Amino acid sequence: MKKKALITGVGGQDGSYLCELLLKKNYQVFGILPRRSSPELQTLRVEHIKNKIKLVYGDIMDKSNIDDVIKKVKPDEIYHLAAQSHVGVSFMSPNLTSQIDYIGTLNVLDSYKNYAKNAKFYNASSSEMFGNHGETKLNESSNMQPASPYAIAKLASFHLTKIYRESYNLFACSGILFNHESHRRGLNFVTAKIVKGALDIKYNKKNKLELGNLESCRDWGHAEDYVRAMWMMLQLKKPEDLVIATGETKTVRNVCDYVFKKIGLGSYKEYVVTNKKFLRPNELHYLNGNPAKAQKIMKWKPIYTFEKMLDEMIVKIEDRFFN
Ligand code: G4F
Repeated sequence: MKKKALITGVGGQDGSYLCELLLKKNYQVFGILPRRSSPELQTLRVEHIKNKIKLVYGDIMDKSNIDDVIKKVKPDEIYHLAAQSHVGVSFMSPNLTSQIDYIGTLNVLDSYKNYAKNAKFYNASSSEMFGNHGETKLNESSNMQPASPYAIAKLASFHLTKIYRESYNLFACSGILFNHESHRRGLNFVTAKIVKGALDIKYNKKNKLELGNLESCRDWGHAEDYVRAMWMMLQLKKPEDLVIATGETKTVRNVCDYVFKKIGLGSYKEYVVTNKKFLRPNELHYLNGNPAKAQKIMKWKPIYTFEKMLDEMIVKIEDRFFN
């Protein structure tokens, strides 16, 4: 019999790659979609596989609804990816972010405990939870000192997942994922914004690209590699919270430099201007992860390099918007 996987946040970047992976592995895939006014927008990233997965209407903010979905689907694996995932937005909407990212997780965890306790549960945690540590490589033992409303809500969810695991003997774990990108990334995240912005300039739609802090360092990987790690975590014999990262870090400036040159525009300095609007009230200056534990216990390794990831984003974003 096919294994059943239930994904919250199926319409997001990670949800779409995870669906593809699970279909290849012959799972029956169920995705939860909020019942909002434009379902076609929410399903854009899974449009190409819409007929192979089952989309169920639901909302992680509505506990009784999540109870019903979990009782009906009886999943073997639950991937909880739904979130307000933009750090900058979390400063503007801290309450909403806390509700979705913490209470939403509580709702899903609690339904899981009550109605599917033999399933395995993956919680999407984030390297944002670490906060500022200077130029250190971060691993599972590093201190968590969140610096944004997003990070504190994610940290609360991380601890809650651990509390449920230990209190109710559940297979529940959190992936502490560093930044992961692709052509399916929302255009309000910096890598996709830079690629689309540079292409707008190439095609004479715009002549400048406005960004915030160019000096922040991020450990950037490809979403396809990272969803593979999520699945691998649920195949382990016992639940582990693991750091998923490439181990390399680059500045936002490095991304600009690579993308503008690759597109044939020469120096990004001719086009990129900073606008205070895109600065955050509190910034994480340096994120670099050490994925040694994931490499050791699951033999996980990223396939994409930073350059290969950006090359693919350029080709596919150009294809989507300009061809
Ligand atoms: O692309 P970003 O918005 O990603 P950020 O804030 O690092 O968060 C992402 O990664 C986390 C994992 O570490 C996830 F948990 C989270 O959900 C999300 O996926 O910004 C990256 C960097 C920041 O330092 C930001 O200040 O780019 C800087 N930046 C500079 N100009 C900008 C811009 N970020 C955005 N979004 N837009 C700008 O114009």
